[in-house]
Amino acid sequence: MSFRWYGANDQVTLEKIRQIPGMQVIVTAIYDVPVGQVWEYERILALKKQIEDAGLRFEVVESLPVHEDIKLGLPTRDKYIENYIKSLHNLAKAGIKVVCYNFMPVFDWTRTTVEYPLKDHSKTLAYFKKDLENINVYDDDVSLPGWDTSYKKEDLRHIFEQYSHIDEESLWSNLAYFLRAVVPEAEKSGIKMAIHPDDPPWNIFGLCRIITCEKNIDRFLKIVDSESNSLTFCTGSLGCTPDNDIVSMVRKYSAQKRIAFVHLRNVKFDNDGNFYETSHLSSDGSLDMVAILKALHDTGFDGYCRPDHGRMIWGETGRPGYGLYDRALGACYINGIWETLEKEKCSSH
Ligand code: DNO
Repeated sequence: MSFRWYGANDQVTLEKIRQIPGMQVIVTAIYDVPVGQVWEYERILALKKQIEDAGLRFEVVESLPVHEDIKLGLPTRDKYIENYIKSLHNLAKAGIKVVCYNFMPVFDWTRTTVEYPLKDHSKTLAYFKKDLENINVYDDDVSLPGWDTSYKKEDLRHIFEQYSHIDEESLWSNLAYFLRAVVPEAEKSGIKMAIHPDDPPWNIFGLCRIITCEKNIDRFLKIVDSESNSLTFCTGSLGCTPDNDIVSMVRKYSAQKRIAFVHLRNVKFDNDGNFYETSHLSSDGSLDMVAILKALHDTGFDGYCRPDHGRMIWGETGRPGYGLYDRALGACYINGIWETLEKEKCSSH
């Protein structure tokens, strides 16, 4: 069981995280190194020491971001891939086991509001199709939670221009180029690369997204057939559409030993491309958490998981999706289900 921590400036401190029952591992990153630069060993070690001093372990990185030039397939990509590999080696030397990353062009996870009020007056992240259609990405004031806010208006124009030449097949081929260079190095150093699915799993603002569904994930896993080319299986990202059968996908990829890391959260979707995030409880959302955990349990899953986004409850404010309370409740709920599954297994033997 792990928990995402945003570093020394996170109001959710390591001391608080440690008090969540069953919490063992911290998932974090070095946030002040520009994308594409090498993460130095000493910096990683200092972070590890800080986490260990708080009584937790540092074994999962989220994220080691992929430079846009790699996704775009520009000639400069080789230099960035070289740096990526150097970072991986440094991380492995410091004992990191899993590296989460994504291959979404320009924007990471996208929502249209971070303050959607639920009936119980908690606030949550939501995506409404018609609101997205009304967003002008070139507008200076637009900044959504998962986005790298360092893009200036002009940079964005330029990057959209560059992506106008990238269709799905070229994105696949740029991803394959990256994987073929990086995965063998990860494998040698004992790291599992774990791609995060696209969130939401469809194209946005005309930018292609490819890690979206079972067919595409099958294709992804075949590019390099190695456990070091694995998934961060994010139930909420893949599960925000009725098109993906989450339980059967979890069962399949976990049986294949291709899930290194699981993000567990629940969402409520409709059939028109809209969704909002709910508490982790199965009955609050569209996903069956017990069935998902059972699929992992039945297939001998022994990787890392973390409660993903939480709502803002009990008056908490802070980083959307990443407050303490609702994520802590999620961890307890997940632990409860897991304990039940373990005990059922023992009693049936
Ligand atoms: C959202 C996160 C993502 C994830 C990246 C991985 O809450 O799960 O931002 O960290 O996509 O690179």
